[in-house]
Amino acid sequence: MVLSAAVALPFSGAKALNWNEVLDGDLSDDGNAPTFINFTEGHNLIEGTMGSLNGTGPLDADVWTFTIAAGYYLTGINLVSYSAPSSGIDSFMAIAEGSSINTSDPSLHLSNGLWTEELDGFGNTFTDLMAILDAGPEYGGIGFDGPLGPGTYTFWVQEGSAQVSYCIDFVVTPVPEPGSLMLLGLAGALALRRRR
Ligand SMILES: [Ca+2]
Ligand SMILES: [Ca+2]
Repeated sequence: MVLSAAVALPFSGAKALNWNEVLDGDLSDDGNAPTFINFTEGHNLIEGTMGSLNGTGPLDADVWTFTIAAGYYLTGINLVSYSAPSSGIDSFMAIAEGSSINTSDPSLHLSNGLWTEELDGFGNTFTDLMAILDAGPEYGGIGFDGPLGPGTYTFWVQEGSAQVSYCIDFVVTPVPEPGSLMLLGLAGALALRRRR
């Protein structure tokens, strides 16, 4: 059930999970000491559970940090699986620059907001978390526009009442080199000329 999420991803070339709490352990609860996850070009998948079991016991926050290398952008943050005991549950997320996140002062966040499960046209879980963060912050914060450039970021997910499982895909895309864009433009111009 947990591992099947990777198989059900709505794109080809699905790769192994970058972090799977079942195998790799619970992601850090501490905004000052997040779990470091290595991100590479393409899809970076994090799968875990958060919140509280049956509404009792300590709340499980999950906090991780990652680096976008020079020459790359973080172009997408997509929810690709989500299971809550009942519908209509909203979970919380926040992103901050640097290798920690302040879990008591949202004004220091790059952005934050609530999210829940939405479906794509084929019945698969798909919520565009990047768009929600881009439109935010909902609880005060710095705000940002468009893809996130090279640097270190920290991501925090939290569910207040129920225990939910999630899988989030972070999409890392190389920045096209100016030279290759020029070549593409030149090839396009030549193709146009030939067609005339
Ligand atoms: Ca967890
Ligand atoms: Ca945790």
